[in-house]
Amino acid sequence: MSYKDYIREEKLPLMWCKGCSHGITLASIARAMDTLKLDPEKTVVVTGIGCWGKSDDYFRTHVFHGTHGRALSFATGIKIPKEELKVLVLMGDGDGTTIGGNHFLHTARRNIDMTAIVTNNFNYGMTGGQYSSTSPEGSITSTSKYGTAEKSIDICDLAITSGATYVGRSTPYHVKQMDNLIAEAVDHKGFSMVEVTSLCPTYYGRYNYRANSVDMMKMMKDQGVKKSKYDELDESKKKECFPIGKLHQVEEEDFNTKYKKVKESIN
Ligand SMILES: Cc1ncc(C[n+]2csc(CCOP(=O)(O)OP(=O)(O)O)c2C)c(N)n1
Repeated sequence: MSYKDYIREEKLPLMWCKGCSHGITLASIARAMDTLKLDPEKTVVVTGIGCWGKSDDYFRTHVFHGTHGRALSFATGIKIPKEELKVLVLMGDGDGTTIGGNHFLHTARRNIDMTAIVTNNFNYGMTGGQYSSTSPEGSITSTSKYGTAEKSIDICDLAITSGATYVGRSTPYHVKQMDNLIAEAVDHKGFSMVEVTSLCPTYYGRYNYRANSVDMMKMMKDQGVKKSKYDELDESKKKECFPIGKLHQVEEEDFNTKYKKVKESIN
């Protein structure tokens, strides 16, 4: 098998705007599936709503397209009774941590054995670029013409403090790293989350940097700094960039294992 066998090529071309990086992430997930030789019959891709929520159209695995913000709840319902399935949940920042924030923290806290891949384009792409919980404070969006007045969420920090047992972040520029992180996250037993910062030149880039996708890609290259290097930076320098790579991994029993023990203790 090759990574292309996990993609429904008959569905191409991709539906996303010119310069959007969702296609790069899609291919990275397919390569990770191929690296792990996942059985498409035992793999489920679950999505919510949004531009990235449309990604389930392109996978030759089982897919489930749920409602906005609820992808992790549907995925939980799929994984708990059918432990043998590999479940990947693909969500945008709006889907995953804004409208879906509550589901995100409870799935992490329960350490349910699945992988969330959250593409963070810092806005609601599909509905016209409204601000989301990850839009940096002061950023310009279609619903914050003079700058957002809210503090933003760091998706990786949220995942770690909520109890996720594997957390990583990459960018569309660091493709090899993205491939490796996604493969490692999918292979990890427990709740794993990979954030992929993504390019949305059509909305976020246009309003904030007057930038095209090439400029945005250069920004990803400069601002994504390997965690070991990032940790050594002065606080003022840290504000200009963000750590990438594996940020957190611990081994802990996942929900299904713990729940089985509870059931056994009753009998
Ligand atoms: C309950 C509910 N609220 C709002 C919407 C409208 N809506 C559809 S997509 C979307 C934004 C998606 O943004 P994000 O998850 O960040 O993904 P992106 O489109 O940026 O990839 C919104 C608000 C909806 N479909 N359902």
